[in-house]
Amino acid sequence: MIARLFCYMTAMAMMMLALPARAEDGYDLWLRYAPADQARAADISAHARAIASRTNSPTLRAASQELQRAIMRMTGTAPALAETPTAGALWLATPDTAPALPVSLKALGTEGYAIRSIDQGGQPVTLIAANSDIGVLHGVFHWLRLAQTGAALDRLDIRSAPRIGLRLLNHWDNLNGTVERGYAGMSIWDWWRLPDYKGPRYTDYARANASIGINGTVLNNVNAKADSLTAPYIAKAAALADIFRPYGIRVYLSVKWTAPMELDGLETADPLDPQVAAWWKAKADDIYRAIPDFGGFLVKANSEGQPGPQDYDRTHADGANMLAAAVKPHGGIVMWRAFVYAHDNPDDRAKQAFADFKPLDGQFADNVLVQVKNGAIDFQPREPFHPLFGAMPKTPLMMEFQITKEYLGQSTHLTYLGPLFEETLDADTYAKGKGSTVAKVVDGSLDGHRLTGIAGVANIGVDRDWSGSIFNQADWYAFGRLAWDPDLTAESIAREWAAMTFSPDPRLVQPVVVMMMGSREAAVDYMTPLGLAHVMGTGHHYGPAPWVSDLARPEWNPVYYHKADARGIGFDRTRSGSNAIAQYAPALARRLADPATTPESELLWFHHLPWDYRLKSGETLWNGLVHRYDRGVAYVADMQRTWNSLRPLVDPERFAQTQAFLAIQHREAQWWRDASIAYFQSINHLPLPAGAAPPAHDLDWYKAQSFPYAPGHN
Ligand code: GCV
Repeated sequence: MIARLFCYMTAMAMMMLALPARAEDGYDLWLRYAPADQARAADISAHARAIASRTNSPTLRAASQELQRAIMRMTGTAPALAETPTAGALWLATPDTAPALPVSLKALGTEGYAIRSIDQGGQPVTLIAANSDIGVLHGVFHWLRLAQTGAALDRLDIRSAPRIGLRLLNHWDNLNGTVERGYAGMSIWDWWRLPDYKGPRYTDYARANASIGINGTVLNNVNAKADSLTAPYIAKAAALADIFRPYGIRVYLSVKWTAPMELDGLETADPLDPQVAAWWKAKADDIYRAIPDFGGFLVKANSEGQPGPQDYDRTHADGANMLAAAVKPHGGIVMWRAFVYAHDNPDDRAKQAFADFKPLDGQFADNVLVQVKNGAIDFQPREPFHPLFGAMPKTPLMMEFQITKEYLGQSTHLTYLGPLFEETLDADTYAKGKGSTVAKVVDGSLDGHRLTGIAGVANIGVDRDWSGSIFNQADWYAFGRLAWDPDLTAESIAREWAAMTFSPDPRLVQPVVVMMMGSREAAVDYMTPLGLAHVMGTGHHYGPAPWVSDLARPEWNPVYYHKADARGIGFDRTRSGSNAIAQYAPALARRLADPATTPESELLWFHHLPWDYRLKSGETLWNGLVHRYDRGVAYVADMQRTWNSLRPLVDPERFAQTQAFLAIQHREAQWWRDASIAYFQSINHLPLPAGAAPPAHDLDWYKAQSFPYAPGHN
């Protein structure tokens, strides 16, 4: 009996060693600092026996606390705290605390850092040095990334500085706690109880963002309420700013154009009216009194019903410059969105932002950035890059990506966005010849801009796992890493994310990275293959609805985008159609003019082609479409198989969540495929290619599906 009990206890102990000690709900994100195996723990300890730091500024205190927490969790041993570097110490230093640093800090700016293994008076030391405390904090997170991913910790000689100046999250969070296009629960901003109650989550939010280099956050929805500019709400924003400041994160606010009228009864919001300008100046002064390092304003104007300067026959530049003048004395900036299209403009929606903004190039004040979505329509699974990139050389253009997956499966689909971000940043605008990539426009190097920025619409909510699923965390992570360095690859980012989020065990990292890397293409395949776009359900954008044709504005209807008829499918954006291709640089436009030289992945975005058009594979367009739908569904089934094989290597909570979500994704991918095929077949009456299964239901069944309570829709 005793022997059996002993065996049982030994087996339990072995199991507990093999599994993570705590329940995993995803709250810790990629900052889990899971216990390392014995050899690795010894290695980490040897390089982190002590933390040496001379100052106790809030930022260096945060850096030191992060190291203590991490090293303790990974190794079980707390590092000593010292003022001067001793053997095996991590030495956190700036020129203020250590004037004769044995490393050059040139070109690292205020946020970059150097990490170097040095010999300090005969002692091995790891120096993490920067021009500022914030730079040191970023360096600390880099070192922790190395420690967590199993990288070598000796002979380090790393220098890193961000390529893009403003690296921001945009929260589409409403003052009532809902989140537009949010799929991770309510807003993490508890506006009601701020500024008195400041829960611990705000600090964890700042830690997570600082760990990937994000340095700003726009707290409220671009569909803004004027109330966010009232004194009580400024005080609430100030409370958050105080928490974020040590982490190098500034707060920004979205503003409603008519705020002067709504809040103080002005008769107009005309940007050239002196009273309006004075109102904004006074408002900016109020904000800066409460938040001395306030970042500035984000504006959605004359777009989707939002008011703006065009209501007063003024231009976007008139509006942006008036606001820019208000924040300029305080060092603030204005981010003016180029996401505009008008209900009374019959031209191709994809052309309208360019038509409005290109003529304004050179007219914006020097503290204005024009914020441009990655594509000309709206965050589709795939869009060609926005033609404004490369077309406004005199204006800093800020990239806007969507991290929340409004059109890519929302919370449950595993569709890693790293490849989407990478594809856009790497796209060649040809604005100044070959190699004029979107990344070079955004980082300012193509046109010599010093003011540069990139924004990601956040996928964060109060769900314990922050992002609605464990794998959605990777999109937040990838955004930050690419914002810091747009030359990183989506694959290397997936690799480090998987190692930190699950485990550095290659038996896990390798298959997880493979799953992630193909997952966005799979979503394109089962939703919008070959350049199709915007065929999602009305309003909530959940699920397929390519048949919708009865909405008030033409460009709200999926039929507007695919233009399928008995003869063919696709949007003709060549000279015989809307001629949107003329908005691209001539070298690129020439290629896009011909279907044969247009990338097949964008074929139907630019061309209306007959159903029997021959693809490069030799199959007809119709057969190729059907095969892509099938390929997308099959990829999800493959991910399910891979994930199931990883059960022994993943904790039960996160394994079960991902397994359940993959099952949802598979069901919905099949639904997308079947509904799309049923609809397009009702138009072209063509047989399915050999071997392709007919849709599970008839078209009416798919049309009858209704989702009045789908999340995220305001
Ligand atoms: C914040 C799309 C989304 C809207 C969003 C808008 C925008 O239209 O569906 O929810 O509004 O883009 O980016 O302003």
